[in-house]
Amino acid sequence: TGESTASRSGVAVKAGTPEWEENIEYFIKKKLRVWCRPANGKWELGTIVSTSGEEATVSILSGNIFRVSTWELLPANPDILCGVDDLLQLSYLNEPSVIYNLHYRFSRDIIYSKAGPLLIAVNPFKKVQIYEDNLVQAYKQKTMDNPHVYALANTAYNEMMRDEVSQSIIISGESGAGKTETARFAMHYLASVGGGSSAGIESNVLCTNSILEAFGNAKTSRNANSSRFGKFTEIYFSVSGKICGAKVQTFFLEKSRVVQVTQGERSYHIFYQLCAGAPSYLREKLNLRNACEYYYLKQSSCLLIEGVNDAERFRILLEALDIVRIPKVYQENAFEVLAAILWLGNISFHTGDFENHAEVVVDEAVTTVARLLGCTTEDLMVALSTRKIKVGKDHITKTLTLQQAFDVRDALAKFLYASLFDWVVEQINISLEVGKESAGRSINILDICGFESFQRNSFEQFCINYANERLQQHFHRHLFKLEQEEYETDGIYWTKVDFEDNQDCLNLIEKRPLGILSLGDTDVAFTIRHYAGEVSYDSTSFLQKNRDLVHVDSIQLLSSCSCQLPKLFAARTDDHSLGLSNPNHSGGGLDFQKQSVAAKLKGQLFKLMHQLENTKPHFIRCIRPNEKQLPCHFEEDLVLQQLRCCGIIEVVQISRSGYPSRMTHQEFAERYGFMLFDSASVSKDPLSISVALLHHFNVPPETYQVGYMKIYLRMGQVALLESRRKQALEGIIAIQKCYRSRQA
Ligand code: AOV
Ligand code: MG
Repeated sequence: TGESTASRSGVAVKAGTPEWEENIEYFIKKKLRVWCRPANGKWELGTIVSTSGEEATVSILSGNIFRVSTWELLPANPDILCGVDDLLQLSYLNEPSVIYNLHYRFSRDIIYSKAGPLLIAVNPFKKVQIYEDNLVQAYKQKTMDNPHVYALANTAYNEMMRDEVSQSIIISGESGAGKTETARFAMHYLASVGGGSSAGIESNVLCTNSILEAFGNAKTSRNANSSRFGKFTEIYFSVSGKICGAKVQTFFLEKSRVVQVTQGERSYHIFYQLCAGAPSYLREKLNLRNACEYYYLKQSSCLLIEGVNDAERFRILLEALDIVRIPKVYQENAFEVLAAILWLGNISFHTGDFENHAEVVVDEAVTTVARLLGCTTEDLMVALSTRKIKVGKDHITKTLTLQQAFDVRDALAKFLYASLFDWVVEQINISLEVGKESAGRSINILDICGFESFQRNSFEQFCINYANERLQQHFHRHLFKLEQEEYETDGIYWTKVDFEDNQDCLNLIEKRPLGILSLGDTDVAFTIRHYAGEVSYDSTSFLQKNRDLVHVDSIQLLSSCSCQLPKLFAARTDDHSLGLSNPNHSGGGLDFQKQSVAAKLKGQLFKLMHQLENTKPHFIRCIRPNEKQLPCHFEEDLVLQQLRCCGIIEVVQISRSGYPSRMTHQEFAERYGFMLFDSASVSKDPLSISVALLHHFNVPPETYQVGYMKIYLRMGQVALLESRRKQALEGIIAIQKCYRSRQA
């Protein structure tokens, strides 16, 4: 078989194999369909008319004739394999066949497919009628088992109950591909099958989604509801299989978005929801304005999301906060912090008497922030415009430059938001606390930010892509393991296949983070060859973002505040404070320095991988069919690029080097058994019929393996058997015709 295979960078490197060369003659003789790529670069179905040397003349379906190199021809699958549920059922696992299959299904609203153990979900960008409650029941009772996130969640649930092992549903894919929606459907299914506990905790679990999305999602150019944090939800079950608690862990919230928003994007949903939906008493209390009056929100000239009513969303959020029993007082504390952040962004500075010495402009913004945090306006102004420095034994106060003052203001806003986010997660976890009846078993759902590659990539993309790199390694290792396990349990011989590991890339990032990070701030750009493609990073402010400094004077200010949350946030920093009690400690500066962002992320990812290792994984790859987020648009090149990037092509390759076609003996015997005109075989068991069939048709022994349960076939064998079957059927029809005409 021939197949163009993808290199890491996605460039096709191989176009044919000797086996395929031999088969070309067969394809010509039998007028079997092939894929060819005429000048427009799009794959077309056609038949080979003739070949001469390395050139072939191909007639495509439209009737046009093209001359192409035989190396560029790929075998197409027989009709019976059109739109199969599992790509592994395809006899020819080349790129155009895979794309054709997914496209065929997508245009019939079948958005889920399988690639062996992997579930592929192509985002429909429209409502599809495949999530109704009766379908939950159908998958639960197994009256339906075609590829679906419900089917996958059901498998996870059943395996957890049967094997008493925790399971993980690991969802990946690019930004906007549908990970969060898929995670929501998986949770919905689990809440349905594991619901009905006395505490009714399943509705709390579902509510966490809307709360976390309000605080952690934002409109980006790729996705109007983009998750700007990673989320790992553990759902715990009792011995009887009822949900008895849950726990949420979050990773790398994108803080910079709070103070800096790209044109056309938005900050976190919660800000707009609060501005649009707060009841009048709250508006008064927080001195709240419309979103368009806050610098942090209006800077990107994008305040609304089409089709989204922020005020309505705020009402839903309040309901969710009530359901998870976050007390009203706490809710209002949180809104105070949000309003303080918005007003912080409106604080401005001017240069005072001395050149380039920042002074806070005394206006409504600064007085409101002071009131919302619970400090005096004077203390706030001092904290924002000066810093204390220790010279010898004395502390002196130094005025900040304008730029420094703005940086201090923004750092404070980011610190407040990130602390608030962590606090919200904590409150959720308190309310979901795992009950006593827990059997220590869980189904975990992982939904992290998808791999990102923009025009300009900064530290945020570096972190996101690093996390995806780690996850990709986990994915690879497990798929190989699973594949090997299936062969072993079914008792067949299999040589291990090599695969391209991404360990080098991980080493580069993990073992020498300083190597990479120290490039920062010198205005060098660097490129990393990720598993999903090359990404060039602009290292400007890498170091600064990695250090993630908060001015120590800001922390001291917060700790002196009378309001609950600011005080609490400041107190938390004590745990790993370097600078608070001894301002000189952090390298002579007065910045409060935590563990660097990259180091923290690395620690979190190691912990996460460890957690995943101890569970049985179920992988879902989400695919974005078009850039414009439109329904019914399937851009083949874009999909192909994602299949390559997220390793589906590699999964396919793994299978290709193994035995991609597998059928139970029963299925095999039912489909081909009639071709054994040997009545003695009819009484035999399916396994014996399988073996008899293989002998009867002289299927070369190196192209199949007979397992206890299934028969495993190499690439292309099903197609050969199918053509024999077709001949046999034609023969039968001819005999019948002949018989009828004689009778007539
Ligand atoms: P993401 O989680 O993968 O992106 P989402 O799950 O937010 O992507 O999906 C993006 C949008 O696609 C959603 O808001 C829906 O409009 C639509 N969508 C996704 N899946 C479905 C589905 N199964 N049925 C109908 N519509 C769907 V990111 O979080 O940006 O990496 O950071
Ligand atoms: Mg998401």
